[in-house]
Amino acid sequence: MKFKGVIFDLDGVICFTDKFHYQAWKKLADRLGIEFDEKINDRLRGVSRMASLEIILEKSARAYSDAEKESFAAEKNDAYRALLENMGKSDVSEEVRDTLSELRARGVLLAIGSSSRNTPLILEKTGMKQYFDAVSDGNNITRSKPDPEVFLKAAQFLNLAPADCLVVEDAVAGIDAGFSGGFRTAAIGEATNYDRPDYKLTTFSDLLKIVD
Ligand code: B16
Ligand code: MG
Repeated sequence: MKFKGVIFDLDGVICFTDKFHYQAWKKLADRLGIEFDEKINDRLRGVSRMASLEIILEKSARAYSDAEKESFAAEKNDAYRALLENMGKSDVSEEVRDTLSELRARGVLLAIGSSSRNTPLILEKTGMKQYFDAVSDGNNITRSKPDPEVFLKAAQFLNLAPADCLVVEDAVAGIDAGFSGGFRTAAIGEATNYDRPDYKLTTFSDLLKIVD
């Protein structure tokens, strides 16, 4: 078996919450009078909440204190969590569920490796917790992607070496994180335009050809 474990990024791989991130950041940016569009939002993929805020504030005419930044991040998160409340099982495709079930049936261990501190809420809302043997997320790391910490923790939770695991990512920062942690990587979505991943997925179920 080429891989004993597969570690999945959450947003942009298992489900799509980028539209909610966008709406919540947009609300904050509009209130502060800061320019923010979909192009800037693309730069926030896989990036932590505070690092995302710093990117948004690049367009701000004035500087803010750390306390103000903390309160902006909390304001955005409240708006984001309110949007997540509307998520349900239909926010994860049948293709994703079937592929995960098949990988489990083949004896492959599965984990989440997400920067998001809202991972537990998203997994609960979408009913996806049961598919994963371990969850490593923004709540158990101190360094965000492209640092490999979130994936190294996931491999540790699975009791597997990085060399035995495949990391599946939609963000360039996530592919870099996988690479520097000693994992092989598979890109989906945006990250397929990057030259570093070992594999590129046209569709999620392509994983079944890689992890055999
Ligand atoms: P939160 P991933 C990432 O999730 C998102 O892609 C990124 O846009 C977000 O800023 C980050 O989580 C932190 O999220 O504010 O919920 O802690 O792609 O690593 O699953
Ligand atoms: Mg992602």
